[in-house]
Amino acid sequence: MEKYWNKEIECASRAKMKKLQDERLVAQVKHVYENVKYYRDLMDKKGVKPEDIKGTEDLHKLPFLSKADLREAYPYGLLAKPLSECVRIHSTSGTTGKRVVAFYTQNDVDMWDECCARAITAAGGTEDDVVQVAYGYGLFTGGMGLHGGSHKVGCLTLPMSSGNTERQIQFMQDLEATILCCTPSYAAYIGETIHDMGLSPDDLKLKAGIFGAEPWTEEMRRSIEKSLGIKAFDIYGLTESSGPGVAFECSEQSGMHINEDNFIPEIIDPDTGEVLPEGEVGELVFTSITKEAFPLLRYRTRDLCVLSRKKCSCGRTLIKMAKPMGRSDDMMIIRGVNVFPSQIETVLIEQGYSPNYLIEVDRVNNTDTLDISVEMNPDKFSDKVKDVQKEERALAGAMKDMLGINPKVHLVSPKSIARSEGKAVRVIDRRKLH
Ligand code: ADP
Ligand code: K
Ligand code: ZN
Repeated sequence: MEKYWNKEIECASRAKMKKLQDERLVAQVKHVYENVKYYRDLMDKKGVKPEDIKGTEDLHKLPFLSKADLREAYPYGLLAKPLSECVRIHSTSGTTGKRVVAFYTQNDVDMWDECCARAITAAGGTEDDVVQVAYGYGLFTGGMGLHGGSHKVGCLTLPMSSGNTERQIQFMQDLEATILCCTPSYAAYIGETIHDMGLSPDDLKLKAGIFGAEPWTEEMRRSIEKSLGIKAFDIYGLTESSGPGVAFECSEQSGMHINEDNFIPEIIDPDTGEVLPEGEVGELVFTSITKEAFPLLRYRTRDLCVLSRKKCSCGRTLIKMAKPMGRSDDMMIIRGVNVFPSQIETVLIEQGYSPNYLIEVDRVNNTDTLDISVEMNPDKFSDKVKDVQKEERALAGAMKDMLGINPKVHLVSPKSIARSEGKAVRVIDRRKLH
């Protein structure tokens, strides 16, 4: 039986949700216009007044905000409440450049905890569960976000933070953790370490994992589910709109429900800024309608994604977003062809390799080069040059079928590529350094 944390909201009729969003949006635009000079200037420039926004159908009239705006307004330029009413600061991981900071009032933290409580409940969590939070604690939102949600649900919470993997597994065993929260790359690493320690999933009580903060493929999901003996749920979020829990996966495991009572999503054409109809792939944009301290309107996430209102078997009516296929700035253009790291990951796992890889892009003699280092499978390990070359050729062939261009594949010895305890770094693009 599907359990909900807040059934009234999670299963609300479309009409009821729309009404709630309309009311909240109108109030939020007014709050921002009155308190955030930076955004008021953008609205004035576009000739939009708060009175012009009467409901979600008017959303498109508002100006966008981008990461560049956040950097320009750093640190207080988008703050909408006096600091005396703020109780917390978090910061992005800085994956793609200078960090940005976000502020929270107590109500903002409560809303965030509520979103994460919905995610934990959707993954089967109750007060009887032991939740091991192995996302990093600190400025990064992963740790504190799931921690707050776990408390709210009443789970016994283990604030492990990331790292110290063997101790992590020891606690998991001794304290019988049932739900693991961390990045998918760290979950894969934990699974690998469990195997290396001579343990199997049967030695653990784990039943579910809530993994996010970075892109991961369906193939990676299956591999983690197998190595940990669990059901793995996706969770999405970004610091700019609070943190993890903006969207969460349910038992159907096909896309994440967006907490649209707090975040209104849109999909836009990243080049023209035009709103695209449901079902089309584009850049995800969020408008926070309940956040007090850092209420971003029409924030461009740069995540490429697709939305769907198709009926979900879990009974939730919240709109769903597909797994983001990466950020618009993750996409590499190599010899004129668009390449995503996720495509490479898919091929690797399909071909029986571990999800440990490094992509290196460069330009030599005016031609783009693509080198992919992959760890040899320990079971098929060979030190015969001929065997290795044969395998490299086979893998390069499979890559070519997927990508449309020929990469150079390098098989390296098992365990030689650095493991990630947080967000994995998979791409080094040296063209940017020239
Ligand atoms: P940074 O932008 O520095 O990485 P954040 O820690 O706030 O800072 O990361 C938010 C970003 O992480 C999102 O915009 C998205 O690109 C990525 N992300 C978060 N959750 C997921 C997920 N479940 N799947 C894919 N990408 C995700
Ligand atoms: K409890
Ligand atoms: Zn669902």
